[in-house]
Amino acid sequence: MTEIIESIKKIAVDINKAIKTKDTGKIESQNASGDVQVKLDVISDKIVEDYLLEVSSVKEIISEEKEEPITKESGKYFVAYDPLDGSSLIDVNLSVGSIFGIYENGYNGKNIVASAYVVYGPRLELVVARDVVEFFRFNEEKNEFDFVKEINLEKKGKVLGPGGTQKYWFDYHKKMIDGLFGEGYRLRYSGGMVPDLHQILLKGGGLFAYPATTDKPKGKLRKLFEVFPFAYVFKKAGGGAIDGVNELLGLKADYFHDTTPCFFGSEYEIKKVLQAYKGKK
Ligand code: AHM
Ligand code: MG
Repeated sequence: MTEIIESIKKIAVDINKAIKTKDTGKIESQNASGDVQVKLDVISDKIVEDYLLEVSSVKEIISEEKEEPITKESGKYFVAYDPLDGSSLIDVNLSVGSIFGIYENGYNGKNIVASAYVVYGPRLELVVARDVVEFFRFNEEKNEFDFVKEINLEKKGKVLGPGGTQKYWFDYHKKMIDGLFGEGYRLRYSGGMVPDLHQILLKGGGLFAYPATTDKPKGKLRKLFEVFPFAYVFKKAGGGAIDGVNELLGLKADYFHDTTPCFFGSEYEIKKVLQAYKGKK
């Protein structure tokens, strides 16, 4: 496992460099979920692939940018990753990220044993969730990641990131979001899952929602590459991660690019979601 985390640190530095120096344009292809790819998605995917396949404990890798996994002869960990989450934000110079889920015996929610994400923002940061959630920041002078602190959520936060097109929200979802704004929650939504969730984790709590909508009944965010890894982070940080009713980490993935509605937050806000969604799903 340490080997994988060390490899993720190198990946973070290389992708950070690529973001700063390579062409930010789009290419004429789509990934398995039908999203338009930018050149940096493909470059980042290759950087991750090259590093992870060198790690002896890695058995298999699958990425948001790949149709099928790459499997090795030996190793025990299955790594699912989104090499460049929020890549449509690159050309407007907002923060983006990489997300890694580390699984044993296949890719279901209950099989995840660690996760990590990288934030490419004004600073390069890394969060690793194993028994606890550790926050690191890259130190340019030392050329290494410094440990900053452990992340633990408060019982209740102040910020709210409500995803999905509002026109397509269900009434009970809108009512819940309006209720939280009515309680004084402040809107924080950049359209990048990594910085939006990183903000909630570092500000001590809040709620990020990417619900089922009438146009996307299974939500948008992908279980293996985005949802399970962040669910693991939030659970280890003392928060909650549900699909409205069920624990996200109790879910199975029916196929590699399967999606689910998802809610990540601190205890208070997750209770609010459960109340609003009771009997609705
Ligand atoms: P991507 O992996 O193709 O970049 O898409 C994932 C992103 C998440 O970062 C973000 O939370 C979500 O899509 C934003 O979706 P929307 O534009 O519908 O708000
Ligand atoms: Mg993504």
